[in-house]
Amino acid sequence: MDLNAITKFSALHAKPDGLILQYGTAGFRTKANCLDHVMYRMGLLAVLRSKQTKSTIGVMVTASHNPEEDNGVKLIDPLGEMLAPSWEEHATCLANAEEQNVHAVLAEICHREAVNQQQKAMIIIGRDTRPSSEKLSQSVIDGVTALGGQYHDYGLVTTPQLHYLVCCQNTNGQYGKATVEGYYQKLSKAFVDLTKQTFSNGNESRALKIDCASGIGALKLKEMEHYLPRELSLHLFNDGSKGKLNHLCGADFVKSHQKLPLGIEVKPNERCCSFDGDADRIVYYYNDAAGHFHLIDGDKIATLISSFLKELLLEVGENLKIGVVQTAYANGSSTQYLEEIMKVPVHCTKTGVKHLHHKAQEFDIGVYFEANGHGTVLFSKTAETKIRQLAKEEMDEKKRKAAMMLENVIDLINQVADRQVIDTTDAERRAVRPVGLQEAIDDLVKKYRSSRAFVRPSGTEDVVRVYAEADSQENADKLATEVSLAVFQLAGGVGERPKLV
Ligand code: G16
Repeated sequence: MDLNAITKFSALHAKPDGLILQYGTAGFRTKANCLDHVMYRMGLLAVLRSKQTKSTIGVMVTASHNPEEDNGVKLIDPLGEMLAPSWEEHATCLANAEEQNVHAVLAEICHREAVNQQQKAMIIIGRDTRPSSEKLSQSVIDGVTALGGQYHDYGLVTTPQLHYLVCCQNTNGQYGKATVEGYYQKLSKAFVDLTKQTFSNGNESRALKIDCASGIGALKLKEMEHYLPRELSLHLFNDGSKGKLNHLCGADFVKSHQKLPLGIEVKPNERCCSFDGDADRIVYYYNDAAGHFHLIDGDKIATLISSFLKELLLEVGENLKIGVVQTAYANGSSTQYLEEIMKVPVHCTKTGVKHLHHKAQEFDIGVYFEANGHGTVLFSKTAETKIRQLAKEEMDEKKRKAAMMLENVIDLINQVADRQVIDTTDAERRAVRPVGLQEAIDDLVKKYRSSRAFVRPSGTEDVVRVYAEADSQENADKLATEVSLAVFQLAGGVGERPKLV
């Protein structure tokens, strides 16, 4: 380790005194002006992870759904997955080390993880469109350089694109070509083939209005449009030419406010969707003829995808095990429908793609979605091999078509994997601290029919999240406010006291 280089660069990226941050739900997230040292140190850490795994590691600079003033960083492991949990701990330690301890923390990580210092390191970097992202990704590069790693800066890319690029690099192109163009080619081909196989008469509506949250999704969709059929008429809104990132628009806004984003014009029954700031979430919606808003969130997407896959599997006659993974935010009726009507096993994990991804790997086909629109489908290696084999075999035409559709689904899906006073258990569905809070929530829930509620500290924003569902919108709103008040009283709330409606 070149201690001089580390010290020289460290001085340029000094840690503000007393600042403590944690590698949260999706990496580090906070105000952009507090993150310079974290970026530099994550550049250092990425080099160590790359040396240890003898693979390319990704670093994405983004704060996704958070406001424009925030930023964040997450590391991407060799197969395009989220960073391994033990390395999240190293990340937190390194980010919080005082200047004079940085060397010691690096040495400790090398020791504990048996990092071979002689090994070469390769890091690939991407960023979203936030004004702060370019400078912060330069700080990552400084960290990589200080430890003698090589890097390729892909500049502006979506989070799913960077996950794809990491996976391609580490499978020697087997997963796809390690370029942004390769991403468009692979996904658009699978999409075009699958839609040809699915739509029988060609008259189905192909128009889609897209709210790009004033983020990177707009730029990348404009590039990808050239690879998609012209009949698929895409109409982009909030494309970043004006308006602030995620402000009154984007997937998170639409999901949490259950209404149209600002800046989109919608006629009855027109299909619409929203991305978030780094384009790794999607929710669909439409207004009916009476002007009522209908949301197709992650819960519904998971249900539709599972039904579609189940039908295809029935057609090919393969007994592959499908499972669905959700979080506590999943609407109770979606879980009930999946389990009771579709007879698909459903599992609940903590919030965070990394937790759902891990659980989904236990199935031949694991469908996972968070209600907020993050998700994908994982095919086990065995399932993938079987499907690709069936698609090639001479057999019943209907069966082969179903196998080919499944094969296209595989290619289309990019499988790449102080609020702290509140402590939770049971996949974040019950609060164990502060004392009395869970009992208070239980009593409130009893007042309403078909109701459920829980609270948890966010891992991306400095807030406590409150979830409530009940038999009507009005009751769900009332329950949410009552639970918020309980949190305010029992967990030492700050700011404006929640008002009962
Ligand atoms: C991130 C995570 C998601 C999580 C969301 C909210 O999303 O990737 O898995 O659902 O944060 O997390 P929390 O409730 O802990 O703040 P994104 O789109 O911001 O990267």
